[in-house]
Amino acid sequence: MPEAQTTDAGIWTVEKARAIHDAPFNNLLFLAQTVHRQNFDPNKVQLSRLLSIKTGGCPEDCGYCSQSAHYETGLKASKLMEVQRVVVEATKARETGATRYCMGAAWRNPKPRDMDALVAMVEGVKALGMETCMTLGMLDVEQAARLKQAGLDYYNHNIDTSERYYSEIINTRSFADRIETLEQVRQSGIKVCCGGIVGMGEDPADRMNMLVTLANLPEHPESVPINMLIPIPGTPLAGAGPIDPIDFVRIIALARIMMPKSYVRLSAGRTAMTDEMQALCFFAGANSIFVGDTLLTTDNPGEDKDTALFQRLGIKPMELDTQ
Ligand code: SAM
Ligand code: DTB
Ligand code: SF4
Repeated sequence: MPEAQTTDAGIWTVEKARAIHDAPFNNLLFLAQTVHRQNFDPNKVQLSRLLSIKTGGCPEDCGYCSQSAHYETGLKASKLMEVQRVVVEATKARETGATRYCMGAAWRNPKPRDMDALVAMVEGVKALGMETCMTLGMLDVEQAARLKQAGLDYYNHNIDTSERYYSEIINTRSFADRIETLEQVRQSGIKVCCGGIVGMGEDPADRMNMLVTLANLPEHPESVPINMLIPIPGTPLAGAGPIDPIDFVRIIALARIMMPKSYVRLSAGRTAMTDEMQALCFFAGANSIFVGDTLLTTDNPGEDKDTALFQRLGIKPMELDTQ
């Protein structure tokens, strides 16, 4: 019977990943929890809050996204939000315990005319004593440097799936484009938040290959969001069937084992998860969530539900200086 064992080799292969992923579930979870305890307090979870600072009308054709202009999703597009409103929203998020504020824009890339407002948003949120994160599409080296200088702590830019499956989901950009922006972000000194989506019709091998790509980056992303697809009516993935919760937990555990010091974020899709599934994800090494009743354009469990869940599990929100 295969045992789940870590490997100390620097380079991950899909074979090594598979040996861990396919182990008996209890062995996989035991190993993931062991690795988790070696690196983190197992009863603390980091809280981030999202805000869509520019919604809809996106020129990219990501097959899962409510905000792509390529699909009729019924979403109303909006312009870039006023800086002051962003700071007001961030202040509210801080009051509910969020330590990181993540601002997302539905762009292929920011335009030169947007940069001053983005810089002011980072400065304004940073002044509240929160960590800052942005996700704005592709960045060039100058844009990354300006955002870093403004105080941007994290940049989110997901590879979303395996290199092989990428073109089944997105055609307006390539997997290599994604890797290039990640390099610019890393070189600028901004921390990297990079993960993907599970449940888009990919094979288990695609999920493993996605994690192999992340774990073989020159440095592991500090933050690895694992999203469970939220099917959006009007998109090509509207009819994607639900993923087996056990398969999902296996990916969380594998991410924890392959990237032992990274925060693994249980991201989109929690409204469709039971408390028991989320508890298994935390046991498997997930230690970050998005809080608040919305993500970017879709629903999230909200404060009351998460407070009750944390109470049931004896989990405490992570404070900033312990992160
Ligand atoms: N436009 C920017 C970009 O693509 O990098 C940022 C925003 S985008 C909405 C951020 C990430 O959210 C995507 O890369 C994807 O992983 C996740 N996401 C978007 N729609 C989703 C959905 N319907 N279900 C699950 N995850 C989703
Ligand atoms: C990430 O990996 N998940 C977040 C964040 N990074 C930007 C976004 C989830 C979006 C879910 C769909 C929506 O609300 O539109
Ligand atoms: Fe645009 Fe990002 Fe949505 Fe893709 S995921 S369509 S880039 S907002």
